[in-house]
Amino acid sequence: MASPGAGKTSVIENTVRRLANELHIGMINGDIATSLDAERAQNAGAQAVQINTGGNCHLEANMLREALKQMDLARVDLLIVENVGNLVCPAGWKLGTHRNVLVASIPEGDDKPHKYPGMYRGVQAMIVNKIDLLPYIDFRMEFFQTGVEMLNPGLQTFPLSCRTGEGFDIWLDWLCAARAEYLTAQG
Ligand SMILES: Nc1nc2c(ncn2[C@@H]2O[C@H](COP(=O)(O)OP(=O)(O)OP(=O)(O)O)[C@@H](O)[C@H]2O)c(=O)[nH]1
Ligand SMILES: [Mg+2]
Ligand SMILES: [Zn+2]
Repeated sequence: MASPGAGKTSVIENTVRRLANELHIGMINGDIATSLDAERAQNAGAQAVQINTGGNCHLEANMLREALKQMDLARVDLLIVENVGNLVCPAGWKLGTHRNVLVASIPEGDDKPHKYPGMYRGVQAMIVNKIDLLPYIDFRMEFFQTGVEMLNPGLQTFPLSCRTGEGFDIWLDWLCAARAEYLTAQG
């Protein structure tokens, strides 16, 4: 989940490319219109299914159920769901995902956790994308982190840049560890 343009698809593309030798990744993408993001994920090597919500501003679990029918799940080791760009209602709809990740980004401003608390409360990890833009934007990291800490103390946070690749390895370590943890819990 993230606001429009924070870099959800960019994070997914880079994740798929970097894990290509280890995991078959599936991607379900929700957008109001177009299949642009599913095509980007496919070009990166993912098996991708697009959901067009036709105006709905968030995904719902029944939409995912239909999308899953179009996917060869025997060939999926990790499924990533990209929600509609929106910091409000995606937080209120449970999709059945095992981990929820928020992609925050530098250009959207340091006040977002203060203004969109629901989104920051309900996630297990947060990427702070576009750190390559820090020199150009007045982003008070401490003010941002204070808001996050109030809502979600100790939240796993991964500052990174899809543009330069900085910070990506630590995010991938967390992702692979979360997958292993889930599989172990399933026995
Ligand atoms: N400078 C910079 N630009 C980035 C970075 N990551 C993504 N972008 C750019 O940000 C724009 C939006 O990226 P997307 O990955 O399409 O964002 P999104 O969250 O999937 O957008 P929606 O699906 O439309 O909500 C694109 O022009 C990307 O090239 C980054 O780390 N640094
Ligand atoms: Mg996208
Ligand atoms: Zn909505």
